[in-house]
Amino acid sequence: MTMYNCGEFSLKLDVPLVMGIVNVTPDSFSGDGLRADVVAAREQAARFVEEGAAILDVGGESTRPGAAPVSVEEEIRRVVPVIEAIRDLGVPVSIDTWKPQVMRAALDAGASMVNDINALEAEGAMEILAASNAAVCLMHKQGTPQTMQHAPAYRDVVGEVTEYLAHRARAAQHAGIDAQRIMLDPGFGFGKTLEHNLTLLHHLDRTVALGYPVLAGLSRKSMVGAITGRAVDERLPGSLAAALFAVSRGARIIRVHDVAATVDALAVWQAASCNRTGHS
Ligand code: HH2
Repeated sequence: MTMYNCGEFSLKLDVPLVMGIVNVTPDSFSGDGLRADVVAAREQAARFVEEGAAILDVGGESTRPGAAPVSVEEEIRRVVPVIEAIRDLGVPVSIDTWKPQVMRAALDAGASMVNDINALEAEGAMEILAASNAAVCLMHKQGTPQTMQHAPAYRDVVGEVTEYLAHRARAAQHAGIDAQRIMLDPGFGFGKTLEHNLTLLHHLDRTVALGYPVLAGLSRKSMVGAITGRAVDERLPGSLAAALFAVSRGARIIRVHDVAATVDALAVWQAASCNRTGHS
């Protein structure tokens, strides 16, 4: 059975798990940002854990296309008090950042995972992770959040994304990060057209075949909006369908804004997949 080690925690990945998003931002695309309100963040995080979230992912900088960058100081000011307020909820806390200084502050505050849209490419990031016992999610993106949706282009999107993730995972292991602390993510919506996203989702098994647990972040994303024609606050049914498709292709962690609904959907999918009745 695959285990995923995040600091003191060891997560069993025999069933797909849910990562609940705690955005302490004023400008997240999904409209769920909590503006660094520690009490509201704690309430939301506690509710997510009650609803079945296995990981809490705290973010202090929006990465939506065109988002304004946030300084290191401001990002730390947003996320550290929230991590301190939720670290005792019994599940690993992940910090969603690409900045080494924020990673360091978050790990010191009690985070046990780093979710990096930049796959530890920033100078010093790899060393911080290697010197810790925290887990990491290495994500693919093309370009930066400011420019990534201008004209994303690939010769072979699945091949390029898979090759990049394999390369970053090898670099991480070479730096001393154990394979059981590494998770990969093709980065839906990060420098990808609708067609790129759908091709990656359809072939997610290629990322899974690299041998590391795979995270899929599809919740409320514009690809769901493009397919359904729904506004961001009406994308739950589409997001659930995308989550179920991702787990059917081997994803093990689903990053979402709507924890309870996703946990239920995955429970039904899992029960049917196991066919506990024994009938074929
Ligand atoms: N998506 C977002 C942010 N971080 N991390 C990973 N590993 N995978 C993703 O798909 C991913 C991510 C964007 O979603 P959200 O955090 O809700 O929005 P914003 O960046 O606007 O706060």
